[in-house]
Amino acid sequence: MDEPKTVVCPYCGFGCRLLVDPKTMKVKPHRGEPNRGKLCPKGLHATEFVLSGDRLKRPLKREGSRMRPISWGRAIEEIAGKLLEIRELYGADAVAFIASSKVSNEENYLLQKIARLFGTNNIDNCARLCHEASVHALKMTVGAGAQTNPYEDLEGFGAVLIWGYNPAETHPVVMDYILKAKRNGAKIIVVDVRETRTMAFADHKLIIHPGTDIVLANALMNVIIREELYDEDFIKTRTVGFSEVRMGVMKYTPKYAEKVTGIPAETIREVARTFALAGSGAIMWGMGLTQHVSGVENVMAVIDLALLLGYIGEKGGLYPMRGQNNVQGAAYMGALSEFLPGYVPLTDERFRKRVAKIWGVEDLPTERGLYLTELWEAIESGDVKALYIVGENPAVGEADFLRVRNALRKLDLLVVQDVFMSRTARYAHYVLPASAFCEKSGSYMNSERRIQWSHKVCEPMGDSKPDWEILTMLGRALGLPGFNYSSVEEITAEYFRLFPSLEERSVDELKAGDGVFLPKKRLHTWEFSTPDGKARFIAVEQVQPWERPDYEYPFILTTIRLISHYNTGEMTLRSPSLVRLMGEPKVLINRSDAERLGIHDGDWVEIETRRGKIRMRAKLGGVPPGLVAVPFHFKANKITSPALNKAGTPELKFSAARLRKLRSGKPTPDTHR
Ligand SMILES: Nc1nc2c(c(=O)[nH]1)N[C@H]1C(S)=C(S)[C@@H](COP(=O)(O)OP(=O)(O)OC[C@H]3O[C@@H](n4cnc5c(=O)[nH]c(N)nc54)[C@H](O)[C@@H]3O)O[C@H]1N2
Ligand SMILES: Nc1nc2c(c(=O)[nH]1)N[C@H]1C(S)=C(S)[C@@H](COP(=O)(O)OP(=O)(O)OC[C@H]3O[C@@H](n4cnc5c(=O)[nH]c(N)nc54)[C@H](O)[C@@H]3O)O[C@H]1N2
Ligand code: SF4
Ligand SMILES: [Mo]
Repeated sequence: MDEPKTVVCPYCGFGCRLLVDPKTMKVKPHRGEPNRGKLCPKGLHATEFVLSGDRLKRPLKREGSRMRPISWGRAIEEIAGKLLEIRELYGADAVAFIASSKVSNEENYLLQKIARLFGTNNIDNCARLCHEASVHALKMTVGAGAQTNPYEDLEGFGAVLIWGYNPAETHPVVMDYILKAKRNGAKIIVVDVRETRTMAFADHKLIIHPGTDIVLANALMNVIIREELYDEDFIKTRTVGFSEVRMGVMKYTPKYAEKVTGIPAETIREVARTFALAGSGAIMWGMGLTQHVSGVENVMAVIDLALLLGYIGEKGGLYPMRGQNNVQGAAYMGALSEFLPGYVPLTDERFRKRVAKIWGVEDLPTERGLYLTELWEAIESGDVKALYIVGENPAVGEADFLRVRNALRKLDLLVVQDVFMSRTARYAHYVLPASAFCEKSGSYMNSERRIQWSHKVCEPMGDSKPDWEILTMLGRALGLPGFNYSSVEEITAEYFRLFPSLEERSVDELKAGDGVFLPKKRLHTWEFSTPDGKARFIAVEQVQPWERPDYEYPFILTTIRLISHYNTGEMTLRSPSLVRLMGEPKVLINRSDAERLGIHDGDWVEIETRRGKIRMRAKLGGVPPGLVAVPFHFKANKITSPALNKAGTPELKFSAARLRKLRSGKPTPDTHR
């Protein structure tokens, strides 16, 4: 029991494994794949928040304005009773569940099983705020909504194109792979709206006007087609729809693109040639592409570029780099309102009936459920009465969060299952204390689709329970069939049965090595996952942002991440070593804009959009004129745009804003606590 245990890092989706000493709770890096002896500071100090005095230790129930302790038995019984009552009165779709990218595959699997057996597809997770646009675009073009190749392949490609993604801050360990590629001769190209840390390693730095990525992608394709640098053989044998794209990009000349994107025509030509002549290449992307109303189209445009060069399969890979440590797993386990496990559509009758049979029922609901981002309106209008949230903090993480907080106040029943009294938990009628990642066992899936086992290191804090145990109690109290799990491995074995490539595998096999890939290590090597095995080019046109800068709100506001902060801060802010490393988040303002407004470095400024105002200190430089960038952690979402794209992701990267210098200041009072 005292041997160090391997545990999956509770932060980012790169999926490092930590070696934790149960006596001291000190962390060392796992030597094997995928992190190869490396960790970033968050991983190194990951056990600190677990030991925080702020941890929730007992179930709580709201009585008036106070939260009072309640026993587990009573809490679960009362919650189940209210859920059943609401279903009786208003139907199953009056209840919604939010799953968590922070909890294991088994736990996400159970929550979506509860939702569907209860009778609703109102089950979603933070993938909606993140890479769901990538999933939709990938499904339509190559047939499978996930990263195509393992990280290790990056090292062998001739070029790495990093688009709207800043791994030097957000996935620090993947930089090791990218830098190895560079040492092996790969050209590194970075496209962002500002000079990022990742650009320090780039051969080509493209600073693009926000929201104009489709124009750049189409112009790169325009050059590649005009100069006949594309892979004709690949296009002929493995794709359909090329002529549509060839026509579509004709008008996107480098000259035209220069006007729209701000990137010189000559640079566009040079980068198109570099990327095409590299012979093989990866495209890695992040929130700079997905968090726009054009999110789905943005991703389609970069997929078209990869298809044009045959950079999928053997000669390249698509890397939509997943954000949270188990966001890929949550999605694969079916915690999405439009998909069954494995991203299978709800309308796939054969698969749906098979799942139903394994769960001991006839059939499952087939209507798409509400997206996480659609819930707030549905609560406002009275369609949704009860919300059960596991490990998600929408009162801070959602766009235009004042609207979210108002909705949370309106619910007849709000249950929050978390390790802390999060900002969202403050609105709850019941708060259930969950055990933290290293207090329980289970499997997690990283961005490269590697499922890894995380071992239990220490006993749960106080009276907290692992999420799977809480959900097992809930399922049983709701009278759902099959909720008699006595170990987490029983749930692992159950979800293995849903996936043909896992059916033959044992849980012990998963525990022993460096994990298993689902469905396999590389996708699309010989054929695509579409019905005819061919990839589809889909021509896309520029889509305008929902809100444009104007006379009243002349700036573009974008939101970004910093290496030392993590999402809504609930975990990192309770980790003393990380707090010491943290700088104060500041708004980045261009020097000439600042001069015009009389703003100096460190001054307090007010940033205002049509949703409201926030205050922050200014940091001059790092962004082009007309753009301001605010770290999203804690308060940015008081003012962000709630406009949704086709996949339900808000336009978190583009709002119209104005700036005002303040004489003196205090931070906006409503931070995370
Ligand atoms: N330290 C740290 N690491 C994290 C997280 C964290 O909070 N902190 N969160 C995790 C999660 S959940 C996620 S999803 C990932 C996200 O990882 P990233 O996608 O790397 O994160 P962001 O900083 O949100 O956005 C990436 C970049 O998009 C750029 N951008 C904004 N608008 C545009 C645009 O219109 N076009 C282009 N081309 N670029 C644009 C921004 O300037 C920014 O540099 O990080 C994960 N890792
Ligand atoms: N403006 C702006 N807003 C954004 C973004 C942006 O770029 N800009 N990015 C969006 C993206 S990509 C994401 S992913 C979201 C993130 O938004 P959230 O997912 O809401 O953010 P987190 O801070 O990761 O919240 C995780 C919660 O899980 C809890 N938790 C941790 N471990 C456990 C556990 O084992 N069990 C349980 N039950 N709970 C646990 C934590 O205490 C915390 O409350 O934010 C989105 N919001
Ligand atoms: S890179 Fe990501 S997974 Fe690795 S230690 Fe850092 S936060 Fe954890
Ligand atoms: Mo994310």
